Amino acid sequence: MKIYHVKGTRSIRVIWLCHELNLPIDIETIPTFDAAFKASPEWRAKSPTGKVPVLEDGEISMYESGAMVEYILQRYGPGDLVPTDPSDLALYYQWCWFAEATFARPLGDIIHNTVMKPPEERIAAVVPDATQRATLCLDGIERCVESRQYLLGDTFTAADIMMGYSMMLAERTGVLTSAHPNSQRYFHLLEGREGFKAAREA
Ligand SMILES: N[C@@H](CCC(=O)N[C@@H](CS)C(=O)NCC(=O)O)C(=O)O
Repeated sequence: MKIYHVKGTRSIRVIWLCHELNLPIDIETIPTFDAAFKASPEWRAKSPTGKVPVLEDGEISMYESGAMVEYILQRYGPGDLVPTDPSDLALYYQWCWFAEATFARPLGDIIHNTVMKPPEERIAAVVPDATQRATLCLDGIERCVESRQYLLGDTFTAADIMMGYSMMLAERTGVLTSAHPNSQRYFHLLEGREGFKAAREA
């Protein structure tokens, strides 16, 4: 398998998962991930929106990080990273989707309107609105990890890998603060895992 990677981006999820599963992965770091690269026909052929990550495995080529995580788990895993109990599985799917579809979305809006877009294209009003939406997500996570170490209990699962990257964005944007102490503790627990450290440094 090969992952097209940019430091600090969602490819972290895939590299971290491979580390947890002891799976080899070839990391191809994109040297200059700028507007010209994203718009190039060669990259758009792999990733129609120009984004990272992209995963290639033989004939397979994918461009959605959560789908990559599920593909790798089903094809090469799942180790003990996916619960088997149907009720736990329901929550496992909830948290995997919540991490990307619900939580990462307002966090992305903040990043786009504070860092990524050229200053003249930023819409200042988006930031407080997105912060409020992301804070509601964090309130849900806060309640979940109040009496448990990880999202599904005291056992680490791939849902924590999905959420770990979103929590990293929450910290980076200043949404994760001491107002959510359980979530901070949860994030620090994730940060201590060797796979997360390796993926962040890759
Ligand atoms: N839902 C997609 C989101 C991909 C995404 O937003 N990637 C970011 C990096 S983490 C990116 O390439 N941003 C560059 C841009 O939007 O121009 C996934 O999970 O793969």
